Amino acid sequence: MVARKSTKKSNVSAEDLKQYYRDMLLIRRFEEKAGQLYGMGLIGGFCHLYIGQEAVVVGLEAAAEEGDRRITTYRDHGHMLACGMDPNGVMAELTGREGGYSRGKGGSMHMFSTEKRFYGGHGIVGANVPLGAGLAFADKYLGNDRVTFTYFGDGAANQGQVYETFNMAALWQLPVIFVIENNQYAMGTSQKRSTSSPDIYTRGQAFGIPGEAVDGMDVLAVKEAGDKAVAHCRSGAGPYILEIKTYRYRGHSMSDPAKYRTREEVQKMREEKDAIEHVRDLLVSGGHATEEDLKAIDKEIKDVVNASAEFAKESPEPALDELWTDIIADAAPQNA
Ligand SMILES: Cc1ncc(C[n+]2csc(CCOP(=O)(O)OP(=O)(O)O)c2C)c(N)n1
Ligand SMILES: [Mg+2]
Repeated sequence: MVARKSTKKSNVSAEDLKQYYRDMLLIRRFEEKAGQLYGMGLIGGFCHLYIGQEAVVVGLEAAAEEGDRRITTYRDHGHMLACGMDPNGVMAELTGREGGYSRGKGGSMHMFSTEKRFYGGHGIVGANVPLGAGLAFADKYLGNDRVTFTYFGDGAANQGQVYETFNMAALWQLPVIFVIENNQYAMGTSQKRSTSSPDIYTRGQAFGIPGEAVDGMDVLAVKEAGDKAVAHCRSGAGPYILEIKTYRYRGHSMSDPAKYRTREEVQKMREEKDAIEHVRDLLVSGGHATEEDLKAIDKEIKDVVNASAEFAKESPEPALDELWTDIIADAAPQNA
């Protein structure tokens, strides 16, 4: 892990720091609740939790501006919440209900919000990477200065289409940030077993794409790296790679035999590197928040998450004739 950076070095205010705490906690509690609903049989099918990785998306969303776009993989609930999508709509999609973002027909991996410029949610490993470059191409073509955050995993980084995309993104100087969420595992395969050179951030060198490694358990380090990458892309200098070193605490998905790592390894990360605890410490030790303030935030988040679970349970299942809708688009989106 890269050494932690203190708040003093960054130009983040106490209010910002509190907001990061709130945003990360919302993801964590939401995911814990989703895990519970899954256990109760209210959520079925694939469900990949993001617990442990919260600082990645919260730090990068803090570096994003209105109109920027994001696209990610199947481990996507945190990305939706961090870009401002409604927890009720996300949870109801998880339970397959009408009130969900895809009206209950997409589930965990297939939600979209053009309003929040969130383009999924993709189940095929690596396949969202060229799509992300396509979104960035649209902005370049439209002549604006928007940036696209394209998230993928360490396992996906070994896919051939990623390098075809790097080539085109560099050739056309596309405003895309390739965010590699390196949580050290691709299902049950450790990075050590699958990857010839550990420094994935250097993989753009052959195409002239700059990259850097970032401590993904430190939201301030992520925000700082995000600001730099965004400035690079907005200036018209082309793509940028951020390899963000993180860790998932839960299994790959809801069914995971967990034989590929020890309990001690997970426990050590949770105890020594947890991103939410880190910000909590900074807030308290810096005198920015009291234990009481933090308790109030915890309650606020718990209420939002509980309300989303209630909404997701009460929302009806989609009507049968919904089977015949949303199959083929009626018209191509204009400037979406
Ligand atoms: C093309 C393709 N191959 C295999 C799979 C099965 N699969 C789903 S997730 C996954 C691991 C990907 O790991 P990584 O990119 O590190 O992302 P993480 O799950 O760690 O977030 C695999 C092999 C798939 N969905 N698509
Ligand atoms: Mg991984």
